[in-house]
Amino acid sequence: MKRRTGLQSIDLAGSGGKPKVGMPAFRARYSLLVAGLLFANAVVPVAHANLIQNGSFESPANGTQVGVIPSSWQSLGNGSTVDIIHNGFYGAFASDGVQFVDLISNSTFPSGLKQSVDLLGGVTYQLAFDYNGGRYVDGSQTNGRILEYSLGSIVTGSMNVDDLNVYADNGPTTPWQTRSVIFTAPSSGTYELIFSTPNGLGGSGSPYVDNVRLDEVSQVPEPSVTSLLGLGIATLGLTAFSNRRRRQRG
Ligand SMILES: [Ca+2]
Repeated sequence: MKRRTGLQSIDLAGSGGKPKVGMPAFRARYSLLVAGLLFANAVVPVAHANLIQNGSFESPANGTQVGVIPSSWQSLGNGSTVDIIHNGFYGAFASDGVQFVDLISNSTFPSGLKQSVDLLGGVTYQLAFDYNGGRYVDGSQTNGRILEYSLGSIVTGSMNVDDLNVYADNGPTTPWQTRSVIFTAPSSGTYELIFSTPNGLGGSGSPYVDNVRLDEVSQVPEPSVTSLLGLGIATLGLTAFSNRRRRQRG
């Protein structure tokens, strides 16, 4: 007699395939495997839309622009400005699109940009951006050129960019580097994302930033661990149930 359980409706053999009769425990175990895989898919982290406006500095799209503030960004309020660099300027190349930002334009420091973002307390986010540096026209390296970044007091960091070069005309270029930080907002509110540099020479450029992203990510247990653990427990339980039913029939 063919017995049915709630899990037997899953057709593991594909279209046209029929579950093998007489192997209920085998069938049920593999049904649980499919259920476990479905569960794993359901808890994969989901990235949401980028919370940063004009994070790729593609606007305004007027080619290389000196002494500007890109759309949706704000000045630091101390008179400093930045440059937008377009692909091809001294052989430069953007990380994303055709433009990136040079955090130094005039000689007012710190020099950089900021943008306000609204975060929800307890929610986990990923901040990521690409950065590079630049050599002088004679091919020599900068000395002590620092990129600083912060998001309120939640995220702070800095890096030296002297070894990097985005200008093909000035010497060997380096790939854009990526910095990524995952954090949980302590409370709901508006936070300022700031990219700045504490010193340098106006007009000589660097550090450079492109492709700024701030995405909400779901904070979930590791699927490969939880689903496999759950599968193991479920399989053990179902095997015991199957054996018990077999003994009762016998
Ligand atoms: Ca860009």
